[in-house]
Amino acid sequence: MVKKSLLLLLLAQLAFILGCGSSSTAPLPGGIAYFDVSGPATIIANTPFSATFTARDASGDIVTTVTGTVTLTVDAGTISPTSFSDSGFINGIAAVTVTLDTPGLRRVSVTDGSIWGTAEVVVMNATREYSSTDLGVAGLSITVPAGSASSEISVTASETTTSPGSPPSGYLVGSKFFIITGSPINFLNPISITIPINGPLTNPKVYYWTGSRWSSYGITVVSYTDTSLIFTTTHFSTFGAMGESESTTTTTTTTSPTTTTTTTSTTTTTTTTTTTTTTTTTTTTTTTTTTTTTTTTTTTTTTTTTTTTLAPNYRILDNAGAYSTTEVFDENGIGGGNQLPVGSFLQYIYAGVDGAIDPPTSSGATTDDDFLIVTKEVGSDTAYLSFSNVPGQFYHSFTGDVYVTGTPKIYVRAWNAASVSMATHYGDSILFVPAYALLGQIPPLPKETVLPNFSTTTAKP
Ligand SMILES: [Ca+2]
Repeated sequence: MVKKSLLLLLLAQLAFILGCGSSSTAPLPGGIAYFDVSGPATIIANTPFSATFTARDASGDIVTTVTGTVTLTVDAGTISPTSFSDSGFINGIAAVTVTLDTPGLRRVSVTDGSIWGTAEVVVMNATREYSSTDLGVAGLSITVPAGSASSEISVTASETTTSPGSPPSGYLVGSKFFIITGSPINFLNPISITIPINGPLTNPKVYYWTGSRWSSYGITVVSYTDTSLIFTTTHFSTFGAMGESESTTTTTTTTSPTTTTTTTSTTTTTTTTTTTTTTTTTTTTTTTTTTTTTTTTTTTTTTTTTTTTLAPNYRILDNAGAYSTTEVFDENGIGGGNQLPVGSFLQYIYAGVDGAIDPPTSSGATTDDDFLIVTKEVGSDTAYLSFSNVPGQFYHSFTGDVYVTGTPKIYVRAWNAASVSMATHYGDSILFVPAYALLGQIPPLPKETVLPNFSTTTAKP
């Protein structure tokens, strides 16, 4: 009799368990009323953390025997794992390694159709890296460290050369201005931003535009080179790098007097080292032998110069044109001459470090520090067809890496024939600065330069 009652009880329990699987509203087996869910209040997205699930009855006491599978859900994004089995429970408590991927205040639920337990956790951002490709701005990158924001991060960036306001007193603008917006605007931890700069800067600082003025509050320059700078800040803003406007130039010149002890002088000039030349010359004639010892202490000049200079290398990308009322004429000039025929030889020439036009050789080669960038022809235009095959006019687009030193200045040299060998005269345009960029960076949009009449024509050397 006793045995029969126990069997009936076991059968009843079995039926109850089976029924649980098919009914979403039935209470959990074994008297479980709910799950306690506990874990850290704040976690990092995509970083596993430990959560504890405790089975409790209606009185709040732990239910030590748990059967079946528990399903996990989250209100946004994904959760891992999405379920775990009863084998995870030891004496009614399961410690589960959970990963959430979406920042914000997240609600984690333990469900089986109806909610049996919930917990809230603040999910902070995982480390986010935004490359220049992501941002669409050359040289700009942003790193948001993990735990800096409690919401999803979005960022939009652009650049401009237009300053929102005059630079701070004593500073010169040393970069473009980078307009960085997004969500959130402010961060709990410093974020790292890398920007390209225009060249070597003296004691560079980074400022942000407050809406009415520049401020460097809270910005730390971490490191910099001649071409880029890394700084930290706790907010998105419009940023610009500035360098001290007063370049520090220190010139020390030490000159020692020249001592010449004989009539035979050897002069050695050096700018960086002290040179002492001792020369022994033996001169033999038919009647006498003269030995002359010459000791020459040369003038030694040591110059130490520290100065703020432009970056050493630039890329040129340019359109250059001469057209309309300023056609390019032949050697007889406007009035008496003709417009240069289509096919006349043109040279685009970099004026060198000295920024001055140097004359050609008889073969048309450049001299001094000038060098040829590209050759073109009058009327051979591709950039603007309206200049195509028109005497006296040209409009060229040329691209490529032309590595120069100092602010790039170029000019156009026009010859009055299709080749230098056939030409008798040439004329040079004005010097102009094309579009250019620091080495390794993408040049800005091509810059159109309208060249006025070439001021003079010169006979070929
Ligand atoms: Ca030159």
